[in-house]
Amino acid sequence: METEKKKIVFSAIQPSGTITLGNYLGAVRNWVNMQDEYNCIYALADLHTITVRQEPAVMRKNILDAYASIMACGIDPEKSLFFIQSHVHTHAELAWILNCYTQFGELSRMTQFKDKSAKHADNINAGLFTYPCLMAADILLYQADMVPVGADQKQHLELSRDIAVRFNGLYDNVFKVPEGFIPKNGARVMSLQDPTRKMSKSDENVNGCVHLLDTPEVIMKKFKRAVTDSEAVVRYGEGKEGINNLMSIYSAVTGKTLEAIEKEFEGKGYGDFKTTVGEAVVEALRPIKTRYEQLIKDKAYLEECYRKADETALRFSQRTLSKAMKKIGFVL
Ligand code: AQP
Repeated sequence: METEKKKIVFSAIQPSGTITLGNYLGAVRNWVNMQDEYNCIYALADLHTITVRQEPAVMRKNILDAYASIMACGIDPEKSLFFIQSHVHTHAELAWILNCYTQFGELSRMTQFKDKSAKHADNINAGLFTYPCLMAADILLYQADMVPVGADQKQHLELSRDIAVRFNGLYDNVFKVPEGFIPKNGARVMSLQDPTRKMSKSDENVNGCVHLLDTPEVIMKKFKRAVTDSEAVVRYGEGKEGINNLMSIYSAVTGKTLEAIEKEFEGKGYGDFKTTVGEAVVEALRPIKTRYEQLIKDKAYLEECYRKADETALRFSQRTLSKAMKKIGFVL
């Protein structure tokens, strides 16, 4: 992998469940597209998942499944680093340091913290609150120029930038201040059952969320049950969140514009539209599912890929951590 000339891209995903169509269209698809032009560093952010209580056996399975699913989307270990966050100890170390350079007030304003604490009212732990510091550490350790994320992560990314600027102001230029990269298409895929909420891995309504590994039958069933409205006209507009979401998904998957989609479905009912969107998604996900099924059988190959990436990530990130620690005054 060339480390000098190309710009550095960093992004991560939590193995907190089966990867969704939202994760794919909002993030992973761009990760794949950026591999030739940039020096790409991607992580499976397993440390982040324990902000919500996990069942150990399920967590172990989710980590390997997510690793294989993301490789199946087209992450090439010859081109990109794709490592497991908890295997690279610098992340937890820099996160602690950044905790001490982040204000309580800043973290209190994070909408994801407010949403998740409402959802998990019985476990509002400190990790849930300081999650953005770990995310900032993930990014800043690799001197990333660019961070491809879905629109939901914009606020966390802004905070990472603020932390970097603050730290650099105190100690010279330790961290590169990264730019976000939010896709035009697919940046915010909404739940099929409640299109005012984003599609999430951990959605308790299984029909709201399309998983990359769902069978074609299940995907079709979910699209056929998708919530729409009573107007029965396929057009993008206010008060039509369900149809807007389906149009955005169809557009992201086929590359068609919203105007072209409105034309295509002129005079047709929602039933035809939902079936066409479902079929387009099935076709887009089919090769991913096939590749996943090959990869998940070959645990030795998966392990070889992540061990190699873990080592490189550690070497790379240690340089930034040591620099930050020296500047602060630690004796190394
Ligand atoms: N619905 C979405 N639409 C577009 N992009 C999305 N992303 C997540 N949901 C959508 C993007 O996927 C990347 C990885 O997300 P993550 O796993 O780190 O965290 P998340 O945003 O909390 O994802 P989930 O699916 O909602 O997980 P749970 O249910 O565990 O909280 C990010 O770039 C994100 O923007």
